[in-house]
Amino acid sequence: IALDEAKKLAARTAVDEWITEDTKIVGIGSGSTIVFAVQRIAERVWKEGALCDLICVPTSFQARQLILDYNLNLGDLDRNPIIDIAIDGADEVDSRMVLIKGGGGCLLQEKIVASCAKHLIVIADYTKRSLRLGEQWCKGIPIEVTPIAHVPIKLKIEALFGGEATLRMALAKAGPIITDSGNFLLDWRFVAKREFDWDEVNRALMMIPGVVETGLFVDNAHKCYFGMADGTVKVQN
Ligand code: DER
Repeated sequence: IALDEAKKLAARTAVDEWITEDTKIVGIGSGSTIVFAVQRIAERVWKEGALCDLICVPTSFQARQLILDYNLNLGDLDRNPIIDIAIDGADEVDSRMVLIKGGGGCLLQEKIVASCAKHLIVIADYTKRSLRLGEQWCKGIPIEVTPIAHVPIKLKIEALFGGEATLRMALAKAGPIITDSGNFLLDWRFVAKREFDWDEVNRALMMIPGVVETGLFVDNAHKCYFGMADGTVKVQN
């Protein structure tokens, strides 16, 4: 099946399994796969008259726009700091459920919302599965940084862990990408010459002054739904 069909399959399966009449607050992730999840939620709200009280907390400007476009109830962390289920995509999921996120540049609010949720449910197409982190996603691990510190942080990451951390440049704007929170993004392409302890790496990265957040989701995902090429759904937990 086409990639979009695989994304849709994963999204609809996860929504139907995890968004029930008891679900009050859902975190809405960012990217392309989540669009199918929001479409399924909207279908159940508007066609089936279900989930009328569901409140959707966004993880980016994009997610907020999506919630508004489908006329769903928009929430925020001020009013809804405790989230039942967060649903989000990922760039890669390894065999231990470590995620790389941030391909869409929204990792900061995504990780915050995921941290406020009882469970993070990941939806992805089959191209996101890997045995060892970095096998599929070759664009590096996104790291959100305070703009003034992007060069010293780059140098420190490369000194600590090797590889290369590059500033993510905008395409339709001169200069670097600016995130929804006004920060820069470094994409750290590591050399998987040795098995990294990703929890250790994540903690060390977070200790570098100026690092705001990393796209390493080490112990966040509760369950992952992969839409497979043969039209089945593979669940990993
Ligand atoms: O940027 C992100 O973390 C997004 O969730 C992204 O990784 C998933 O994007 P996709 O659903 O378009 O593949």
